[in-house]
Parts: sequence; C-alpha cells; structure tokens
Amino acid sequence: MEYLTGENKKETVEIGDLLSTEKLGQIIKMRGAIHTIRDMGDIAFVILRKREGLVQCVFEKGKTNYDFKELKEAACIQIQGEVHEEERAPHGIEIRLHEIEILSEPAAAMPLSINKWKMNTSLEAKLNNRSISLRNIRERAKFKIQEGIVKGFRDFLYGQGFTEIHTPKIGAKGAEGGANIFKLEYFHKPAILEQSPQLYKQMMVGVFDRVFETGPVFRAEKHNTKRHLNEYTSLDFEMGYIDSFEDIMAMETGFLQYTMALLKREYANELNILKVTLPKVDKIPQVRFDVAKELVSKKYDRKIRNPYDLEPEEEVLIGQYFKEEEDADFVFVTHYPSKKRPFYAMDDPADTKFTVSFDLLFHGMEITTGGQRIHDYNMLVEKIAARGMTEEGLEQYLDTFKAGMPPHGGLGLGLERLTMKLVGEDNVRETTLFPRDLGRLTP
Ligand code: AMO
Repeated sequence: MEYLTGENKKETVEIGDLLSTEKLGQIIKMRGAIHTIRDMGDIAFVILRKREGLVQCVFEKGKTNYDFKELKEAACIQIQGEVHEEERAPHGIEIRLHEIEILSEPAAAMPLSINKWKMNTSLEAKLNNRSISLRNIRERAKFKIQEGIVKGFRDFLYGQGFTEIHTPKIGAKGAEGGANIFKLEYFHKPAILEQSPQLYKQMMVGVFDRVFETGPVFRAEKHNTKRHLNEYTSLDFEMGYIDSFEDIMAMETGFLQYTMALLKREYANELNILKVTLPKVDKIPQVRFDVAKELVSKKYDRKIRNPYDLEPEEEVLIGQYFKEEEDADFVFVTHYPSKKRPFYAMDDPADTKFTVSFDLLFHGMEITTGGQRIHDYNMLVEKIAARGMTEEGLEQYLDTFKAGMPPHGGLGLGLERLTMKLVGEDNVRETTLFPRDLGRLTP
C-alpha cells in the first residue's frame, strides 16, 4: 500500500535553499520560467523566475548539454548546474548550467515584454494582459505587499481576540444606501450585491463580541476615477463593549503598527524592489471634520464649498497640512456630519448634527471609514423613520437589536487603496489584480 504523508520530497531546490554558503560549489537542480535570455556570444545569461525572485544561470558553450539557440523566453525548465558566488547577480549567486530540460514551452510570442525592471507599458495594456504583466517582478511585488497587509490584518486581529467571519455577498438590501447598488434578479425576486458586510458584522458582535472579515464588496460607481472600483476588497472589523469610537481608532493604529513591522520583517525584498519607505505609524493625529476644513481653508486660502463632506482636493490638502505641520503620513478626521453618514452611525450626544465616526486619510486619501454604531433598538428605529427609510429587508438586523446589543463600533478599510498609497501608485487599478471599473469586466 502506498500512502500520502503530506510531503513529497523534491530533489529540486528553491532560492532560499541556495543562500547558505555550504551550497557554493554544489551541483543542484532547480525549476523555473525563463524570464529573460541575454546572449553575450560564447556565454549567455538565462534568468530564471521563481516564486521568491530571479536566479542568474550561466550558459557556457560546450559545457551545457543543450543548443542554447533553441531556448525560448517564457519556457518552463528544469536545470542542473553548479552554484557559484557572484556579487553582481540577484542574491549574490549564479548557477553555471550543465543540463537543461524543457518542461513546457510557450505556444506564441509574449503579447508584451515583462522582463524590463520597470514595465514601459500603459496601464490599459497591462490590464488587458493582466496574467502576463503580473509576471513582471515589480508588478508582482505590489501584490506580495498586498498579501502582507492582509496577513497583518488577520494576525493582529486574531491576537486581539477577533473571530474571522464570512458573510453573504448577495442580499436583499444595501447596507450603505446611496445610488451605487448593483441590482440583480434572484429567482424572480429583487436582490442586490452587498456594498459592505456592515449589517452582518454588527449582528455578529452579539455572538462573538469581536469579528472581522476580508472579502469582496460591490459598488456601482458611475464614474471613472483613479480611486474607485466597482468591486474591491474590504477589510472590516467590528467590536463590542467599546467606551467610545476612539477604541476603534486605537485598534486601527495598532493594526497599522503591527503590519508595518511585519512588512519590514517579512517583505523587505518587495519593499526594496518597489523602493517603498514605510510610513510613520507610531502616533496618528486626529482632528475634527469641521476643524480640518477650517485649517486647510485658512492655510491654503481655499473656500469651503461643501460643509457636509470632504472634497477629494480637501482630503489632499488635509494630508498636506498634517505632513507639513506634524510630519504625519496618516490623519484621523473625526465627527463627520450626520447627514452624510449611513443610518447605523451613532450621532454625537453632544451635538447630534455630527456623528462619533471617522475617516482615516493616508497621504491625503480616504482609506478607512469607521465609528460607533447605534446599539439601542428604539434609537435605531427612530433614525430609520426620520430618514424616511423603510424597515423592509432590515427585519433580522432590527430583531438583533431588539434582543440586546452591546455598545459597539468598527471600520471598513479599502485594501486596494491602502496598497496603492503604500507602494506610491496613483491609480487604484495598479494595485488591483483584476480591476472592475465602468469599462472593464474582463479579464
Ligand atoms: P465606506 O463606504 O466609506 O464605508 O467604505 C470604506 C472604505 O472602502 C474603500 N472604498 C473603495 N475602494 C475602492 N473603490 C470604491 N468604489 C470604494 N468605496 C469605498 C475606501 C473606504 O474608506 N460600512 C462602512 C465601513 C464601516 O463603517 O465599518 C463602509 O463601507 O477605502
């Protein structure tokens, strides 16, 4: 009888295996894709792309069992060769090739060139050939960083006693209101794609006290901007027994501190590839919404046009203000007007025109919205009525509050926006694997 034991030993090695000095001079086998070939006459460099990065292999005429001219870029190969020190090569090593075995060959020429360090291609062309353009080392690195952010979110919140949940993305009623709801037909009934896990995560506070979710959400944004997607990944958490909405901001600050340290430790290679300087997160200033408006209006001589919301340009100026005045990369803007916040937001008892809620700006762009929620059933019902909303589709949500709920709050963070700002891109599509926007439904 043969058994699977959970490990299939391979004789091929990975880059990490090569980095100890004892491997120098040894003959190893390795697999990877041909990223690029540089023909220098008698020798050629064959650069292999692997999950951890690039490896320089040296093809020397007469020493390798293969006709070099037949090698194709993008072929997947297995090589055998001797490990040598070479400080000019990636990771300080190169492999002098003895044998090459072709595992698979491309069926056509590459639609775009991915082996330049920085791709000299338009965003459109990169997105049209997404699975290919992402093979570029810099493009790929952005999504490793994104992985690190999600890992940081998960690990940090597990450590804080949160339970990870998975809520439905098809529902009866949008949580956030507004016009940007995708409608669909669900077996002859009207349905929607969830704009956020808001109502579900709140209901789950009554069960687990602290919950979080990372998942897709949908917004039917009707205009093309550099910061809006029609489907994005929302990092959400919700926590019970808070004293005030400042507990939520403190938790987010803790998450950022944990994640920046994690990136520095585990993603140094990608940070270096992208030349990222990690932002300062030791302390984050907070400022009231109305005060922030006044401050930038005065300093940059700009008229306040919309007293109820922040215009994108104002966000940029608030970012600039706090960079100049406090050397801050992030700023919490608090107490948004009640009018502009959804029904579930808790009004400030000191002045009900405002809410005990916040946005977090990173280099002048909103990446998070959060705050304290209404936990009292009667107050919730009154607010729904005062807004002229119907309770239809909210029955289970309201029943949860009827059955008692602790004071609670939470936040939602746009993963693609945080990644974009962190790696210094200016279009959110650059940090979205397969963006969905007004004009793009494929790939
Ligand atoms: P909000 O609607 O502000 O709040 O969204 C939270 C965060 O999600 C990101 N975001 C987007 N990213 C890309 N494309 C979009 N179209 C888009 N829309 C929003 C932003 C934003 O800060 N339920 C609340 C959160 C909460 O209070 O818990 C909510 O969804 O980074």
